[in-house]
Amino acid sequence: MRIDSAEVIVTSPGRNYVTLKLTTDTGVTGLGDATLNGRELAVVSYLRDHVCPQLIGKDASRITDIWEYLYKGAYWRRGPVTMTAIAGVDCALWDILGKATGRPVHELLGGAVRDGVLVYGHANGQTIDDVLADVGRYLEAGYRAIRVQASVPGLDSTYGIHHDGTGHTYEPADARYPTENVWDSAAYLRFAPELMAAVRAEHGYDFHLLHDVHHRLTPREAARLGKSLEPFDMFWIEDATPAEDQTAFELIRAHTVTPLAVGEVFNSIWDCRHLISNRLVDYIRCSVSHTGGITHLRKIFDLAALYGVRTGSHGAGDLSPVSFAAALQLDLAVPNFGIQEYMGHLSPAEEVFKTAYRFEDGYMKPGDRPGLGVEIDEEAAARYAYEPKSLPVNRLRDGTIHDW
Ligand code: CS2
Ligand code: MG
Repeated sequence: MRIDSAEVIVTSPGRNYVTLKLTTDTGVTGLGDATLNGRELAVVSYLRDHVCPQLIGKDASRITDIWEYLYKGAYWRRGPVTMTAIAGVDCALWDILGKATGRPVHELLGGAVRDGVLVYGHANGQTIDDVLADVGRYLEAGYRAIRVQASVPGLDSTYGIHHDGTGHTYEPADARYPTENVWDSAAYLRFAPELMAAVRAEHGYDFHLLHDVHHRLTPREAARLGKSLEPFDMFWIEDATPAEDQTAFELIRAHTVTPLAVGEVFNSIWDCRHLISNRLVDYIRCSVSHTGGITHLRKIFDLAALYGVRTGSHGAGDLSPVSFAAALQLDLAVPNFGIQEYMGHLSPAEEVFKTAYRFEDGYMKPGDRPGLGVEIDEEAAARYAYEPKSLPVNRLRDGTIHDW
């Protein structure tokens, strides 16, 4: 079973998605998500100009060998562009192996160790009342875990607070020049406990409550936040502080028992190793698409298992349904799974990507289609042309660029 063609499909059904499609000489096709939000075309070039030509003629069932070939063979290792491109190839190869053997990928990974994948949805709003209503909608829909974000009073706009009326929330998809948000950590630190207190007072404690800080605090501020949220029994606080400064987590850890999650911007096991082996985080949030695919993410998860760290993969709307399907296959098969983010996709994406997974009673079931369980409608994909889009930039009140 040799790789006969490798095509990169760029489509923008609501968000920009980059999909690698591999086809074998036996006619089996495989899909992998290679979307690097806001920097999509860098990965398109990496794949089209450098990787795709080298794949032709290779034995598609030698997944690990191809992974090593692309990682070690390029000389330049790691980095989001490289690891997203490799992820696209890796997931497409697992998809092919599944389809060629007639098995869903989780069976090839050792089989399901649970019946469904616990997912969390995104509730948010401009005011606490809006948030309370949104949390109510998620509970009504059967969610057992909900991430809660709200606009910080006194700030004009807060990243991640956006409702398009579809029931799903999306980060702003701006034009070429990013919008600029203004941030104030002191205002946020005063507000966050008030928000979580209101959520627990209204909806009780019988569901998991999560919150994302988007890397905005100093270690001391993050410690204070964790401490102030302890009464509200958080499932986690995510990305409390910029993740490249890893010893910062020692300070946070020393002051709070609120669980910590990190890793959506990581791209290899080397980014995770210190935090995991020193037990500085509770959940590792790497995604299949930005961390070298199923093959590499499995290694990260196995390392995490040694230290009692659980998984909590990134699953924002800027990762395509192909990525989400691949995440579910792995989530189902790893013993130390914790939770999976599920932001959902806008309806045009459902025209382009035909998925088999379904939400049931708080859990996601990947279905038993062979491979990853996703097909792409290329005619539909062609109707949604690529448009450059950027994530917002974050500034302090005095104009200083800030972390996010
Ligand atoms: C967020 C994302 O889902 C999350 O946890 O951090 O919305 C993130 O901001 C985007 O994926 C950035 O591309
Ligand atoms: Mg996040």
